[in-house]
Amino acid sequence: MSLLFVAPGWDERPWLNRFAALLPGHAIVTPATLVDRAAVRYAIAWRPRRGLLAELPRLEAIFSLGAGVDAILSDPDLPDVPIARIVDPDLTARMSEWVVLHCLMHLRQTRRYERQQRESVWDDDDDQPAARDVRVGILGFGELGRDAASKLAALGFPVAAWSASPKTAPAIACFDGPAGLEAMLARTDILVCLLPLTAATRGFLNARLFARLPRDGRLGGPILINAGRGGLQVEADILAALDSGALKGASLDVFETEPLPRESKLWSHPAVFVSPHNAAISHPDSVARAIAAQIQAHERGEPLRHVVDRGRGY
Ligand code: NDP
Ligand code: OXD
Repeated sequence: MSLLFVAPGWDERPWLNRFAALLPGHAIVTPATLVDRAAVRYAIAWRPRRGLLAELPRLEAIFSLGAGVDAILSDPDLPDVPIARIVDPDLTARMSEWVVLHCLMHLRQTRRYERQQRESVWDDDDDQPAARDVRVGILGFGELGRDAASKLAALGFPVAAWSASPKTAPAIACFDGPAGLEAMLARTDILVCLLPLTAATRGFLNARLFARLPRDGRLGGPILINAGRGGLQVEADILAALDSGALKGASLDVFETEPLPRESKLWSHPAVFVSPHNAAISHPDSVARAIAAQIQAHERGEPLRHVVDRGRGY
């Protein structure tokens, strides 16, 4: 019985070593060492090539190496087996670190003080809003949105969150559905996107949405922070909104095309922070353990956890 690890562009060694130690009864193969396709029961995947998983006739389950499954679901030949995604406290904590960091960088005007330091300028003549003066709205109130929301609320930010279905949470104003989106945007100074990329959310962060954000908040204009997926955002609209004042700044971890092309204007825009899609990496120590535990539970006849709803796309 074997397990196929497929993650093009990743360093496979730490993963293969961990899976070999955690699942000694399984042969661990990669696309390069795959010979007996009928022996593969499980695929552990990040952006597998189209059609690869359909070549495995006895596949029982697919384990996404990430929390997002849009790349796996985009394979039109995907076999009809359950897909489990990653829900992992280490990944969640990393994402909240990134979201909190960027909310604080915009709140505390990091770009301005970097520029002043470069120019040896001592200028403390500014309005310093407190976290309590700056309203954060989070698009997506799932595993990642919930954790980030509670950590931002603990810092004093008034936090709201928006999801597809109704939710409640202590100290968070919860909104859902189209009417809920309007209401949340109307009270948002920093918009944080932690949505999955699906048919319903593609291109969601666009000029029409930015126009609904208030411009009179304490930061001098709305801030966009996106760590969901690049396909959620229309980059031409972000750049135009930054130029028109519909947005004051942006922090982007994900892009329409990755790696972000060298010619993208986002790289050099003074109001944009770019990070290379690593807001929350899947660390082999915790993620391999979580996937191995799922495989062991499946083999004991227990149901898989965190199974993706293919109809919804997340
Ligand atoms: P979850 O599935 O736990 O949460 C998704 C949230 O989005 C849910 O609250 C869901 O609503 C909401 N949602 C989905 N579609 C819609 C819609 N059409 N309208 C309104 N709300 C919607 O996902 P996670 O929190 O675990 O992860 C979110 C995304 O973060 C991933 O899909 C991935 O793309 C991205 N990610 C990025 C990383 C990075 O390093 N940049 C790392 C990890 C993840 P409901 O609760 O009602 O279902
Ligand atoms: C993920 C990611 O989905 O890293 O986990 O983007």
